[in-house]
Amino acid sequence: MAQDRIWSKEESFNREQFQTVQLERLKKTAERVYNNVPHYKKKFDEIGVLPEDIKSLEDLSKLPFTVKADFRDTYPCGLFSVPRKELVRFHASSGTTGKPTVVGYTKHDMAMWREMIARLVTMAGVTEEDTAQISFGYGLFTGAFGLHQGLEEVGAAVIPMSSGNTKKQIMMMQDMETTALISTPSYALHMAEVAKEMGVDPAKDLHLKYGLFGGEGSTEAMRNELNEVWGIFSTENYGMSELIGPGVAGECQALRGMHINEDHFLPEIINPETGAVLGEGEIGELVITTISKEGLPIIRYRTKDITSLHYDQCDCGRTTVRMSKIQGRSDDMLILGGVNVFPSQIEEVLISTQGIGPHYQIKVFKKGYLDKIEVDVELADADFLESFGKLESLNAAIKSKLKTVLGIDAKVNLVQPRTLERFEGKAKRVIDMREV
Ligand code: DLL
Repeated sequence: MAQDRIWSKEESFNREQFQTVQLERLKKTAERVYNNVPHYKKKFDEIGVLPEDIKSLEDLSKLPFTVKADFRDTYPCGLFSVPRKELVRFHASSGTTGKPTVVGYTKHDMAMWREMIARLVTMAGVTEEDTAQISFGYGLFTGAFGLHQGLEEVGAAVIPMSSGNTKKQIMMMQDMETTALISTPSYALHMAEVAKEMGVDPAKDLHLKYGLFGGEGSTEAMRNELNEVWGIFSTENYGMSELIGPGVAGECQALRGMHINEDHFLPEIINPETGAVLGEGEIGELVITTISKEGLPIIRYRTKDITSLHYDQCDCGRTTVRMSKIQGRSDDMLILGGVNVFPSQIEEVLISTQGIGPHYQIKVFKKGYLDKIEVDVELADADFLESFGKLESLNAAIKSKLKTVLGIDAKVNLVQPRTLERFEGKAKRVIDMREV
């Protein structure tokens, strides 16, 4: 399907125009972080590189990588490059330990974010004629607020439903004649099931035309199922909190990969083992440098997401580079219904609980369309087995800690001492039985 509307002129720049803005902005960003963020000054100095060493886009590879641990080491705001008074918004996502990764935005960053989202919702087909129901959780997660402001920018009417309360979601869709659904793909599949249980045929009894899905991976089979069950045309979009939130990239209606807003987010693909930069079409880890952000500019962020880049012309008229569907991650982060969780965080919760040993196993699977997690935990002390009451309260304590600290609803199974598998090499603590 050909796309008729393109939000920003930059989306159809020629390669030379892109390279000119990218280089200019990259230089500015390198200067900004070197002069304002002690963490970056130290990193640049350690490898003997200065902002003025950036003379061409190829020089990007001279700059150091940024990784999630840099956020932990400078928690909460050590990577910010502006005084606190210039910040107007904070969000946060899961860190690798108990502390979240905090991100911040200036007024300029908020305007840029709105534009990035306006681009991707326009690509997906949404206009001021649409009513968009946002079924991402509002709060520290960037998904809901991010999509919200960009949808308003294009003039769509936003229903800020948040996630959960699924029957009410369906009722609102029906009563408000929602035309665009914004959520994770797994939640959209679940909502369709609930609608059917309520006697509502999502494809016939509702008014949905578009689904804009993101925040987690999905397969083409899931897309087909979503399109069929809801009677929609769905696109996916990609982003991450550390970079901005949603708004890094999105699919147009030609469905030939996600267009990266490369005048703001400079992409590279690297070999995750060696760090070497790979060429067009080669599969590796996506690395992004934000080149227009003020509050939290990030140099060469290792996203851990595995994909490839494609520069050939797209049918939609946009010339921005496209990234293929995320094929997986190069670390062990789990995404459970859009909530990011590291096994190390689960381990921390377990280890800090009296009465249980260091052996556990995490099982992730699908129940219907929802991600489910079960944690088998070995008791340290067999005495617990003699009191059902004690076992019950230990189980409840672990469950509630996992909920309050990590926001996940896990089923906890306490098992007898010395029953879980032991490993001689690397322990395989996570069994992920989902497709994606
Ligand atoms: O998930 C931002 C977002 C919200 C994007 C809503 C799109 C829609 P985080 O919570 O920081 O931010 O999680 C970022 O989620 O590194 C990917 O592993 C995964 N992810 C996000 N979008 C996709 C996608 C938001 N379309 C992490 N396909 C990223 C596969 C995705 N994985």
